[in-house]
Amino acid sequence: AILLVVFLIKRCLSDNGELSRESFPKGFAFGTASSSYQYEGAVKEDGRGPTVWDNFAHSFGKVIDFSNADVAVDQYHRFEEDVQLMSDMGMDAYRFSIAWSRIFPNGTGEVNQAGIDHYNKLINALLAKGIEPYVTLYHWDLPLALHDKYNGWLDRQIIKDYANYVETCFREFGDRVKYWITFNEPHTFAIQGYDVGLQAPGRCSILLRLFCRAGNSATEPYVVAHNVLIAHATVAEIYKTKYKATQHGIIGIAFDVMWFIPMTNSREDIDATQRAQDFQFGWFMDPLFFGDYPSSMRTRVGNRLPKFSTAEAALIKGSLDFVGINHYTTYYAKHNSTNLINIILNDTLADSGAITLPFKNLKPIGDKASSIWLYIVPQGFRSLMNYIKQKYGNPPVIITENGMDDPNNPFISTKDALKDDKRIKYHTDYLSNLSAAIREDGCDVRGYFVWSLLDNWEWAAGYTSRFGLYFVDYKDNLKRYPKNSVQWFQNLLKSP
Ligand code: PSG
Repeated sequence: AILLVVFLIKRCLSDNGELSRESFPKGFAFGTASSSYQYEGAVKEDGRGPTVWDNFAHSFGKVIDFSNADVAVDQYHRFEEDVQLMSDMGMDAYRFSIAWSRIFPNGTGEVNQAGIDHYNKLINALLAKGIEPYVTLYHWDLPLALHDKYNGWLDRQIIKDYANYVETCFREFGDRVKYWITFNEPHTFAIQGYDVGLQAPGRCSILLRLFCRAGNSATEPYVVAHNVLIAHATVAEIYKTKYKATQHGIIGIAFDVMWFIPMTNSREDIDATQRAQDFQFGWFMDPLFFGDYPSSMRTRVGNRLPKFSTAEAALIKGSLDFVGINHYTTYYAKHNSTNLINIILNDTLADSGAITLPFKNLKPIGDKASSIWLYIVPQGFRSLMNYIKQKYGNPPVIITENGMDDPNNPFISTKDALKDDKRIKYHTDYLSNLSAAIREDGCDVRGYFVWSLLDNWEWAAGYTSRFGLYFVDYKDNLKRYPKNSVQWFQNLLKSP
């Protein structure tokens, strides 16, 4: 009997819920994801210029635990150790971002060679361990100089400066980097930075302008998104015409995409669900696949929605090799029948005429992670993959982020913090749905990146949230410890 119990416990520990590499197509890439500002620290080293996020994090009251990312998890100095951690897990790939202000401290002008040197070292360390670099070119850390000079993404000048920075990256790193992601989550930074003001640069006009010093929530998010789309297409064109033939890489862009379910079966709620998806994902995908914004946006936003010239529309349409999807959660959507939101917000949410919520009749849509917005709904993942397949003609998709966080609980021991069974269940259930979407539904998904390799600095939530497969001990020199999920991934990824 004792032997049987031991056997069952061992099985449980190594059980990957039937999942293995065989559950995914040949060549499917598994990796972890990160971003420069959340990981690197060393914000004043080797000539790095300040960014809008340094400014924002150091403004009083913007980050809930009053922290900043001056040190973060110090990956700038510890990248070799961190690459070893990825290798220990059997990961195939690492998604990280380049900090624009390390390459151009003022956003433009002279290249900072120390910045180039740093990313060369990181890329070479990855390749030496057989780990494929997937490089995000912009993960929100805009050089402050460009914000001060012309309001950053609000001005078309940024397209030229962004293209100059990105082309420098193609030239310096493109002999070894084969996967490029032009932007991380333009929807998030347009909304959080320019509609509700909860992230850098903290602009908004909602709630009687009580919370932001400047901004216009009814226009600026649309202008930002417009400039991002043209900037994306501009560098995709540069890559295609000048680099692709010799470097043989591919280029995509990563979107934050929730799945939405109608709150009721009413026509109104079903239509609202589609509008919620249009204002989140279609906003970017429709221009990229069809050459213009969704008609629901044209109708509802009217002349506040910028227009593409014929040449711009042609440049944008088809300007990507893959779609990056950051997926975490699913919400209900319902028609907004009140006028209150429109009056007090007068923003993109009001424009959409849809309200999205993680509750129905006070009952949550799923189990909650630590972040207030993150509810666990694994089937939504499969539905989303099928939506992309049907609506956009089954383009190649890479899951550039998926994961969940635990709270940073100062009262539990490190040993207990490593027991992340909830995370193991999250990945088991989300990966099972992804595998079904690929094998049973025929969705073309090429890779999967866990957010995140390590616990790290979670923007306005500071250090209160732990998304890592590895625990970081903030009280003891940022030491890394594997959570149980590390062993789970090791087991999943070991060669069959
Ligand atoms: C993504 C999706 C949602 C909220 C926040 C993000 N959502 O569905 O409500 S941000 C995204 C980001 C990365 C973050 C990570 C976890 O790219 O930097 O650390 O997800 O919030």
